[in-house]
Amino acid sequence: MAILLSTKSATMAAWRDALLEVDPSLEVRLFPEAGDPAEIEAAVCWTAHDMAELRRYPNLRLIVSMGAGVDHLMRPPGPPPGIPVARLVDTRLTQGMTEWVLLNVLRFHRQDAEYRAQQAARIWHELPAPDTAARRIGILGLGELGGDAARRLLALGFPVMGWSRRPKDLPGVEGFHGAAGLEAMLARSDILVCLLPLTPDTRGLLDARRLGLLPRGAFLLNAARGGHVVQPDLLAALDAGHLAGAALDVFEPEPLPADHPFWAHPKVVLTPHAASITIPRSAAPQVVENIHRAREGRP
Ligand code: OXD
Repeated sequence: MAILLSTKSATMAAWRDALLEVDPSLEVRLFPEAGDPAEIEAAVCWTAHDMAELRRYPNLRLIVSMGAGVDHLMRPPGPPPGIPVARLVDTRLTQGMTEWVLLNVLRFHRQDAEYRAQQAARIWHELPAPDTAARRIGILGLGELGGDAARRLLALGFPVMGWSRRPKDLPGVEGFHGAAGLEAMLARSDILVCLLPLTPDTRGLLDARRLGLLPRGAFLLNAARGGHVVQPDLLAALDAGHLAGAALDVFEPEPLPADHPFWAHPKVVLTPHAASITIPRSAAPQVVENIHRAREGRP
């Protein structure tokens, strides 16, 4: 039986080497060279893979996402019925995301754009000192990624709030849940960080009305999925001066078209879906464990 990898070809080679390092007995094939479809027992894939194609493998028993998100696997027609889907929960992936969140929280909190503009104009001028204890941070999503970012922001001295689908108790984090909880948290978030999974319930969550609930002068960080934000509504909120800035790593569509206004917007800093990138050697042990679990019929 064989494992099928499907992503960009350079990345597939790194994944193959990493999986073989953990379990040299695996047979790894690189899409589209799948060989006999009956021999594929697991597919490890990333966003470009066509889910319909996975129905060609009659003995498939596991699908693995190469990232923390699985929304790409849920796009119609979705995974073949009854086949378990695993995502990555990886310390390096979490660390990368937390670094991106801290970078951008501190960028806004410490008035980096203003100081860079002053530097360009050779202006020696001290801006009012930022008050960490007064800068309230709201995190949408308190899972692996949101929970870690929350802990590190707390350690820096920020007041941290978190919103999750179900009530969650994280020491030091003021928790909110449900629709009413969302509105209450937005109204108090000077910096809002979106780290939610993209589901039918969270698509378009940050629309004009909800962005309007943020305090005037708030900042938005989105490293979850472009679909969480109604992009024209975000542009309008930035242009109207309601929001002071946005750090964006994810867009809809991706790549962001070259003529999109986000590219040159003075209040937007953007990265090309690179906030946290999976390192195959770090993730391989859990993927191999999941393959063994699937073979043994374990969860
Ligand atoms: C992920 C991502 O889901 O990189 O891990 O977007």
